[in-house]
Amino acid sequence: MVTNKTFTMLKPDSVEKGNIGGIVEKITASGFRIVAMKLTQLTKADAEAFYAVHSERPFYGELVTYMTRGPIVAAILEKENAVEDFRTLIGATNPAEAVEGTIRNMFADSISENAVHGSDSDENAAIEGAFHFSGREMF
Ligand code: IDP
Ligand code: MG
Repeated sequence: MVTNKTFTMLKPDSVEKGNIGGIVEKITASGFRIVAMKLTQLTKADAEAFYAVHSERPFYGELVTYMTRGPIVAAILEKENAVEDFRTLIGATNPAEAVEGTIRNMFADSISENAVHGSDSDENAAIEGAFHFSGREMF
């Protein structure tokens, strides 16, 4: 089922560099409506669970350290074809390969510190959104 919602995190590097405003502007200018949004911080257990699919990868420890080192902005976004369109808007995982004008092209420094997360399926968007937000925090 296509739900027209996706989940994003502006990762710790984006918050540290003062890029919350610039990235949110890019997201809303691209036609996404903000359904839910907050500043929060992942615990080690949160990050390990969130990225469990990568637990065997060599960068897993570094990824968990990075994602827990400071606050993030978590948000649920709505748009027709949200998951796919948001992945297009953020660009490739490696910012060196991200198309001009994409969020990772504009705001990310490296394949590990790549500014934003975007859900990869409707199913994961629902799981990830529900992890961070209760029903009364979604509008
Ligand atoms: P995605 O965020 O574009 O979906 P994934 O392959 O799901 O990319 O990887 C999750 C996160 O793990 C990336 O966003 C990035 O922060 C980190 N990552 C992915 N590949 C590498 C790598 O080769 N080296 C270091 N970090 C990586
Ligand atoms: Mg992914």
